[in-house]
Amino acid sequence: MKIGIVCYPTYGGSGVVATELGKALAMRGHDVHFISYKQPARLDFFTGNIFFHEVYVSYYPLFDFPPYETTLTSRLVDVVKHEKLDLLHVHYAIPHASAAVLAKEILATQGIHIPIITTLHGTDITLVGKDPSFEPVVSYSLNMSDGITAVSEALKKDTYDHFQTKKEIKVIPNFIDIERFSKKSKDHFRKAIAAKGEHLIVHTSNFRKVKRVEDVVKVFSLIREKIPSKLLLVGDGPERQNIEMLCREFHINDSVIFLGKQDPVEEILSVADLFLMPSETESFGLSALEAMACEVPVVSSNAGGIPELNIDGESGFLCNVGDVNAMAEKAIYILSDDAILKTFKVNAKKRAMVFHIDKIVPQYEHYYEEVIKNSVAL
Ligand code: GMT
Repeated sequence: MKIGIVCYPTYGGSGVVATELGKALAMRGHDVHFISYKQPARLDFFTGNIFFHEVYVSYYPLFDFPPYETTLTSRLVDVVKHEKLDLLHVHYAIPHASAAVLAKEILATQGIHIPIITTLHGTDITLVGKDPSFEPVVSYSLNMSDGITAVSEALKKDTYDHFQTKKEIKVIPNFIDIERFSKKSKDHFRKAIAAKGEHLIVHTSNFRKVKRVEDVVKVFSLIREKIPSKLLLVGDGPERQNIEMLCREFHINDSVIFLGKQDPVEEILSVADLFLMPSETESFGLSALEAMACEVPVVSSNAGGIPELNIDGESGFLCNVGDVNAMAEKAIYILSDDAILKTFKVNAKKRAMVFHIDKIVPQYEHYYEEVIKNSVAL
């Protein structure tokens, strides 16, 4: 199959899922064409059947806002036509779905039929998408897509609750390359940051409000009162400065290490004992899955699709959004006894195996075949 993948090229979850999916599809023999404004971060190797088409928005003094969507649409028309693609798979509705729909309509006038699948990742529905300034375009693009997938049952429900669409949505969860996340522990790294044998607690995110990183700090400060521990914060974003200030306010900066954006996140996770994800909303929680694949239990909020991943009392615990006392209590329970910690670690890994890349990627392949077979030319 010749598949076009449209995604954000950055470290965000949707870009990571799209890139890892494209790489896996290429490994399975498909030709994969990535179309984005920059080479996706995780597209870090060369192989004969992966192609990258850059979307370059030319500058013109009249443009206060460069018309990315128009340029993307033109690029899609060009790539579909000349590479003879069988399918366009767009990740994150805004603006990828509407650009694909317009490209499909333009190509139809030239007698070319291209089926489109839109994968919803989360904030494109739960935060940004339902904003009235986007909603009509998102609804239209969903209705004009030949197939829609969502990364959890919760996101599927949110989509039906907030958008005018009756189209069937197929749930295909996030997945994980278990081999990559099964690397041996970097013990020298652990010794360097936790010289006195402290427990290591990790949070990774893009430091946006929705991640509630302030709750991570509050939970950690309660844990630290009972258990010698250090907090590793991976990632960066708009909330970083506020979080640094909060750590100073709580007098815990000597126990909190800001690692910034890190690509080999598995090396950090491999030394961790616990992962915190107190998000306000989270359609799936890919970073928690990455932690679990490294045998790290998760204490999280019970928002959105997280309960479909993290099993309460088994791979970690689920608490209400903002309930930092409950989160700290659960974390202390897991960390206070080596045998309990070991059980949670084993369970976390076992749960992660459910989302093994080899189980999930074929679900996309089957869905592609079904959509191509059933899609009707405009
Ligand atoms: O908001 C983010 O965390 C980034 C966002 C994205 O689309 O890049 O992540 C979303 O998609 C991920 C991959 O499907 C999911 O695992 C994340 O849960 C989801 N984030 C939210 O819903 C907040």
